[in-house]
Amino acid sequence: MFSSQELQKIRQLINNAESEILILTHYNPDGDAIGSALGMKHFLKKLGKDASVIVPNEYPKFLKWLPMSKEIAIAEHREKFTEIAFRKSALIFCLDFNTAFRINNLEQKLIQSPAVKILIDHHQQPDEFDFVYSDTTQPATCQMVYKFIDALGETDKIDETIATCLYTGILTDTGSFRFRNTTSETHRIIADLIDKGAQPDEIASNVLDSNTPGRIKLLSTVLNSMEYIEEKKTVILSLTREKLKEYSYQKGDTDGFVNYGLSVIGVKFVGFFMEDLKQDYIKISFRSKDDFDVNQFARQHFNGGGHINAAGGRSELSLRETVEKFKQIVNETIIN
Ligand SMILES: [Mn+2]
Repeated sequence: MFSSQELQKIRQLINNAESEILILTHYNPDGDAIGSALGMKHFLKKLGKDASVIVPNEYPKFLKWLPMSKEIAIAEHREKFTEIAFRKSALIFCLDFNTAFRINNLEQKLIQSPAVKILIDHHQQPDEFDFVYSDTTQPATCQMVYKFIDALGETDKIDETIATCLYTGILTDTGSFRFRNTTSETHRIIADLIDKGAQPDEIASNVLDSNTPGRIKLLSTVLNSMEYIEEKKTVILSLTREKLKEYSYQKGDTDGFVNYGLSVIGVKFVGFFMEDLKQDYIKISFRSKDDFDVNQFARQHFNGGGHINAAGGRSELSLRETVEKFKQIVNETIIN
């Protein structure tokens, strides 16, 4: 958490903000990104401050029911608005990303902005910002936003809207409270969010029961692709561009597919390899159980990174070559 001195300064910065406060989150925003950004926006509103949420690109449909998600500006489609927002803002909250590189098209704007930048994030090795609350033991940035509000002594301001946003990000980033970073603290915070109006059944149904027929077809294709390397407790999943087209892929359709690999008995490591719809590269998701560090694995071999049990990467080789490379590396890797 920020020191009490820092909190005081942040408090002042918020109080003194005369122009709109800017809230940014990462490229390909997920539930935690959108939940923390909207939660923060609604919280700042409660403090009497207007804030704009700007995301680099489109976010998945299953998050569009969130309160006021319509007010999120997608920088790709709102260049002018983005330009003006950056010019006007003297205070920027950077949520759920650790480095300007993660906001792609907004990277230069953020770096060049003279605004005061406040980072709240749980990814490893953050860049320097004016104020940094970075904690990789936290399961979700939404949980950190809750703790930030709490540290300001403002939990009374958390209403149903804020609670719903923060609950959503914790739900998605903990894999529905399953990942090892889910702690008693998480559940205490979740309990408070429920007390403040978050509705677990409604949120879960909006977020989790959101399959289109195309997505289920894509899932069946991915499950069919499964290769199982028993001696390495490793599952390989893959998906071609052809299939993405055939089942009219929509952004977010393949989110969570990688976790099916982890549901196989005894499996410790999953690699999900997917051709990008437009560009010539392979998008990779890694998941693991226990101590096998996929952040390190992704950094070392596949140009990526993330968390110990969940990371991403990319490859410029073909899908077949990428999977071959993966198999070779796995062969030489100790996985217990
Ligand atoms: Mn997150």
